[in-house]
Amino acid sequence: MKESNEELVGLLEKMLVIREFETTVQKHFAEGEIPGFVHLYLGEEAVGVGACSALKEEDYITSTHRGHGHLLARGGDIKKTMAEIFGKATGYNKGKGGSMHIADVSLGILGANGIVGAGLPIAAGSGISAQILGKESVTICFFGDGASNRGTFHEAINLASVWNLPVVFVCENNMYGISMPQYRADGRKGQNIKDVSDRAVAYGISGVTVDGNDVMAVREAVIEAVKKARANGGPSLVECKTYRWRGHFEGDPTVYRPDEELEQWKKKDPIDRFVKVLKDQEILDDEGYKELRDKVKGQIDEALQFVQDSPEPDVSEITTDVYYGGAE
Ligand SMILES: Cc1ncc(C[n+]2csc(CCOP(=O)(O)OP(=O)(O)O)c2C)c(N)n1
Ligand SMILES: [Mg+2]
Repeated sequence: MKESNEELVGLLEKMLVIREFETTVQKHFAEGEIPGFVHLYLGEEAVGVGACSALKEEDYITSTHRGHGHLLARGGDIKKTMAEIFGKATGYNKGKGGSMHIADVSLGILGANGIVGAGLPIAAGSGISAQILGKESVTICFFGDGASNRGTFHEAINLASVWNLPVVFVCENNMYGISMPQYRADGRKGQNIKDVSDRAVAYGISGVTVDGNDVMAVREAVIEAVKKARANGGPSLVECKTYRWRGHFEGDPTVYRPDEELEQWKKKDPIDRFVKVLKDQEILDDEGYKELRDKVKGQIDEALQFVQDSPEPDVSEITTDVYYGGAE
């Protein structure tokens, strides 16, 4: 597929939005302005952006506890996402859900999720719904390497395969589940296989591993998988190898991993790499890149201003939207 220059710059812009957004959340969390817990997506931007770029409007995604990048990649509103994380009444969940409960069904975002591996059965359910309703929508399910050790991974992929569901399972293998390495030749590890995609064979679906810090590699693999799913060819597993730059959560001292490992991965920064590609192809120059960064910075500043101008939820609202009120 030959993308237009605008599309390519659009991919970079989305990655920059996530980078700036997460850097801002990091700063304000450290200053004690954000309630609850945040897990940042810094360093993993190419996965969400590359994968979501393969989707159409009628498609769906499921997300994880590390969900800001997925939401923004899928076109989630920057202001409402930021406001939710800050616990403001103008946020996606009126400030009562926080970082791990953001959803926007109008955009096909079926929700972030604090339960590791919970997105997999939800994605299978979304696939069944498309099948029953005769819709052409495809669901991308984002999940981590750690989640691929949960029963939900095996159950959902097995069912998706048996029922030929239009789901693309995108594993973000960022090398760790909290402090547990996904794989190491020696020492503690969560799995005795290097590639999570090896597991696809057990369910009779295709599985590939791609460089998750290469936005075009992710995009191409997911486009293929989406095409197959839309043509009634069933589910696929796409493993994206990447690395989270921050600790598991903000405040994690990361004593379980060597500093050199992070430095090595920073050299593979998905944004720097894609900027180089665009510059080499003369699609972007220094000035254009600066303009893009200024534009993104402006959007994040506006979102912060929106947060500042927004009220906290009123105490009288404490139980509204929390319990199901019954069908109308
Ligand atoms: C069912 C369940 N078990 C355990 C946890 C605690 N927990 C939160 S994140 C996490 C690790 C997830 O690792 P991975 O799936 O690789 O995602 P990553 O954080 O690396 O993006 C664990 C065990 C949880 N939230 N839910
Ligand atoms: Mg992980």
